Amino acid sequence: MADRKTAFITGITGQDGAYLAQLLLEKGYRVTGLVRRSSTAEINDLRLKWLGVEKDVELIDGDLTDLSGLIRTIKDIRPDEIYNLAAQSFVKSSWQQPLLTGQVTAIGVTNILEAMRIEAPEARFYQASSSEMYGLIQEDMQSETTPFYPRSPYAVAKLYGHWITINYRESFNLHASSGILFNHESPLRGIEFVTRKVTDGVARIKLGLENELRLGNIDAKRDWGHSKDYVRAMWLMLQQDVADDYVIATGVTTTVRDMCRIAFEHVGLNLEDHLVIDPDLFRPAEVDVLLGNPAKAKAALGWEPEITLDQMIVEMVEADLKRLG
Ligand code: NDP
Ligand code: GDR
Repeated sequence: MADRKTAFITGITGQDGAYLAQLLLEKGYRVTGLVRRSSTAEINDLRLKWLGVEKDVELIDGDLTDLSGLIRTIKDIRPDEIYNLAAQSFVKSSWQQPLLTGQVTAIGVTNILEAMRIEAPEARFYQASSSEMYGLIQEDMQSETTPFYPRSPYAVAKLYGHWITINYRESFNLHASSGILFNHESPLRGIEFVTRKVTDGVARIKLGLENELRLGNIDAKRDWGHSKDYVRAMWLMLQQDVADDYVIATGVTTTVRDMCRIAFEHVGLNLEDHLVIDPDLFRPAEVDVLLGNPAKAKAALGWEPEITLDQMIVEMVEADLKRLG
């Protein structure tokens, strides 16, 4: 097909990368993605396999920290749309690996923007910015105009990525947009993140494989949506004539404790019978409350979330029960 668009996704092996690849394939795109070489390459595309799309995407070896490789890749595939989802994305690990987090999650953004500026300046670019950038700043609802106060090496790195995207848009007239996405989850979520840790833990307790679930700060509040809804917003941003920045959120915030209750109650168990608070799981600095205002995305993109937190947690618990059973 002569008019078939080509997309290039960094982070295609991650949660959002897999759902985005699926969405773009459904829309008729040629989908290409960057994968890091690994000694266990056979499990690299686990999430793409889970969605049944691994044979439909073209995977190219590379790393966000390797500028020359990115330049060659973009020259070869000539993408119409570039989605930069690759990152060291786990907040807690960013205190353990602050330099690596900076090299990938911050400088990596400049690498891919440079590669685009040199080889595909007409392409459209999406940067995966994060609500973690708000950190300490609590307004009624965080929006595109709320100031930032990052609270982790990860959030500091994301702030750099956010501003370099805006700077390249303003300096070089690139079509570069940044999505400030609040937490989003799914059965493909990495097991280290709290929702998936909880749904996996609940499934294990239900099946008699474990008896306790160890967590850190369960008073933290998050605005949780579903990855499938959120990758649709990424695509919509790149279909606009003018590049811009958008908050993507549900507008509802819930404590970790209440999110746990949904999972436990779904299988007829009592949270208090199994929960253990582990001080080692607390973070050096915490983000207490995230609550996003998606009004701009609704007005400009026509975007609204379709899947509720309850529906998503039930889907995740069921997927974990099936996987373990
Ligand atoms: P994941 O952790 O599931 O995926 C991260 C991806 O980045 C993986 O494909 C990983 O590859 C890849 N990656 C890591 N380091 C490198 C590197 N040096 N070079 C190339 N690829 C690399 O994240 P999500 O899918 O959840 O999130 C996608 C993006 O959105 C991330 O940038 C994240 O920070 C951001 N974000 C996520 C939110 C969420 O709630 N999920 C909210 C806001 C922003 P590998 O498989 O080899 O590890
Ligand atoms: P977050 O997600 O840090 O918000 O970053 P995570 O699920 O790791 O933590 C959410 C909240 O739960 C508290 N918590 C625990 N977290 C984990 N992982 N494990 C625990 O045992 C636990 N106990 C309590 C945390 O302290 C925190 O308050 C995610 C990532 O996807 C980022 O990449 C993304 O940018 C942001 O969401 C928006």
